[in-house]
Amino acid sequence: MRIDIISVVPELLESPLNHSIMKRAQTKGILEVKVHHLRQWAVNEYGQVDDYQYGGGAGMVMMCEPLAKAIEQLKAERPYEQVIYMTPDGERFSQKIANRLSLMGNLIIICGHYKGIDQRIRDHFVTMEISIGDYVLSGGELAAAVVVDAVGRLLPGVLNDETSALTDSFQDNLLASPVYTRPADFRGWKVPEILLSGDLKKVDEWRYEQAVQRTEQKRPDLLDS
Ligand code: 6GU
Repeated sequence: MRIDIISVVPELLESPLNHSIMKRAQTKGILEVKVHHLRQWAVNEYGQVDDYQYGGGAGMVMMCEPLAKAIEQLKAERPYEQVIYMTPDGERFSQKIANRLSLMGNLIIICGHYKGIDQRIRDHFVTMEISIGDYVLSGGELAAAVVVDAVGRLLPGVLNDETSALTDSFQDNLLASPVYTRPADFRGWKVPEILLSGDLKKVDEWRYEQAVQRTEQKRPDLLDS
């Protein structure tokens, strides 16, 4: 899978995408992420990519031309399934959307800044708008990193058995069950006996019950859907 990200602060994407599992995914050649600085398509020698908004009001708007040129240049190189715009007024990101995106070959992600991007780019180039939750970030980069991480770890071969995506919270509408490691007794706080029993069937049943219980307590809304 190839993901091209267009940003005015590419530095914000460096660290999250180049460590741990995302680094492994790229080293293995399963995921390719390229971050493009929007300034290379600026409208003048000052590197301008934003301007005042028509109608007045505080806050700059990201201009049409740099974004249109960036998207068109990328599209000339390979076909893209989606042009995604990261914005707080987009569709709420979820495991379901991550699963769907993980099946695609090439994606473009546009990170918004300031007041956002000119509506005409949304109307004529963007095919999908994603928000990562009901709060406002100062830019789309951290949100884009969230999406790339959630999608990247689902690609076949990225995770090993130990970190399999199959037992994740949300993958089956249940939160994950509690986990424990050595020692079996820490300050008198004991690991549930059943986990030490060696009876794998019993362990599975216990984990499932715990997951259901946890979900009922913390996220009953997940059980309704
Ligand atoms: Cl995608 N962008 C920004 N700027 N803020 C957000 C967001 C995205 N999702 C939630 N808040």
